[in-house]
Amino acid sequence: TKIAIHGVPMDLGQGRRGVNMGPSAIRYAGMFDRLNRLGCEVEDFGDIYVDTRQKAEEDRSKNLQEITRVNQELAERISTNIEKGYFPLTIGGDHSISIGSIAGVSAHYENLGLIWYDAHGDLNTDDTSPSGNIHGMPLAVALGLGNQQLTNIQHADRKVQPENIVIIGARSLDEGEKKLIHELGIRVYTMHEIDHSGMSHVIKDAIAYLSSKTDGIHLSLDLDGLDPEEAPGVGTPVVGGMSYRESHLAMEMLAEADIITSADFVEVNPILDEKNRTAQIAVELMGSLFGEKLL
Ligand code: DIR
Ligand code: MN
Ligand code: MN
Ligand code: MN
Repeated sequence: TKIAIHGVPMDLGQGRRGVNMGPSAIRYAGMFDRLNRLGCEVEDFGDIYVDTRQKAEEDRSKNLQEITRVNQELAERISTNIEKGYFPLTIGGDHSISIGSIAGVSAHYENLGLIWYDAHGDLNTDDTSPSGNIHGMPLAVALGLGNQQLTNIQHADRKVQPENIVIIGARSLDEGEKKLIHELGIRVYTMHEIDHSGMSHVIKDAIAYLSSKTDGIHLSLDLDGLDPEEAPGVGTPVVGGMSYRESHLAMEMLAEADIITSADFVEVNPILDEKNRTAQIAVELMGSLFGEKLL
């Protein structure tokens, strides 16, 4: 695999600063060598500039203008990468950057699938968001819902279809998100399903559900999907998450199925972390996603 890395030092999509240092922390944890050793051809395109100056709030969705600008640029870069045969791998930065990565990817697939590995649904819109934080909105934006400035980044006829989405690891959903999940029939594997049936069953089920109807699958992995006891370096930790082992199993099974065509690893905040553990886990999970095995 030929991998194109983009760092997006974005912290404007949520309330805690420091997540802009996520790309550095992930590189520091040895991402390049880890993927290179697996035989991947890795090209690091560096970081996209983000103007993180603090200013008075103008929009209902906080920092809308700069988040829009950055995501447009990311979408263009990723689209070009795909034309050249790369697997785009985006490192964040808060989850608002998935708006751009999905917009860039979706231009190249008729029926893009999404695996949303996250404690949250990220299905809020301008109207439903309790926080105004755009990192709680990217999955809604991928569906074409919410602020038009954000939804316009993605091509109008390439919105992701609700039946092509699975959410894995959810345990914190706002009222508007629950409503949308029911209305659209989005498949959600909550922590209940994972506890009850096991990660192995959940991933098999998700693969069976998505693989026949999609022509590409984007994995969006929010590190807060993992339990904060194991991955503490995230801005919005939620107790009772997926374990380190469950997460590896998930990545290994996705690697074996060979269905993932692009990915994001987001929300690593080294300021809140313990000795860069969370970035380290991100890199280890990337290893598994790209086929690393013990023997
Ligand atoms: C919450 C938190 N649902 C919001 N979302 C987070 O602000 O919309 N997403 N933390 O990762
Ligand atoms: Mn989250
Ligand atoms: Mn089942
Ligand atoms: Mn998220």
